[in-house]
Amino acid sequence: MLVHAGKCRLLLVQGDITQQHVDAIVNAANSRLAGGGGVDGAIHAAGGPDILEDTRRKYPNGCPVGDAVASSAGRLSAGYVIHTVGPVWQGGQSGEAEALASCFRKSLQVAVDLGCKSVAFPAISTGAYGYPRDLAANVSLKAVLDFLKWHRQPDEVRFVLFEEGVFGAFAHSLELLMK
Ligand code: AR6
Repeated sequence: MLVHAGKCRLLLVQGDITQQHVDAIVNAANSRLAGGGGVDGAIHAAGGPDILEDTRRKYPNGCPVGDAVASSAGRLSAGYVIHTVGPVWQGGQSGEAEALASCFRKSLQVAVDLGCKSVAFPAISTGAYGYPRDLAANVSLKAVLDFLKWHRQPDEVRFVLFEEGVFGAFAHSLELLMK
């Protein structure tokens, strides 16, 4: 699914983010930047040990929830991995939506500052962190569309959604937002 936001493109695809040919891949990390399961595990497995070495050296204190930092991408074809830390779902009254939106804004700002023209995101917080997929889709897509509207870059943002159900939730949410 493809929509335009000014001169920028927003794409939804179903697949594995490690296989994407983009300038930056965003990782749904934990605040220790310690690696883990889910998309984090897949990115470290495909990119190799350089990624963890780089984050340990540059960010020994990790990364707070809602923030984003960049590292090398190791063996991945991307130029950078941008690590962002989503909120753990606690029922929705603990600032989860603001923290999730911040992940997208901060990651996109880091990408633009590094000169990236294409960026791929996973569905941050929708796995181990338990954010309901429909709510996450709405917050995530809105945050990206707002950023593109105001900053007019990067040229392309791609959501790479691993599970069919998550892809469906994002597609439905994007349809509603574009009405
Ligand atoms: N490509 C794209 N998306 C993927 C892939 C992949 N290869 N693999 C899984 N997903 P999660 P979180 C989807 O749990 O909820 C880690 O252990 C998955 O289907 O990876 O932010 C970290 O170290 C889901 O929709 O991230 C943290 O401790 C989405 O990615 C914690 O999990 C996010 O699921 C972060 O939890």
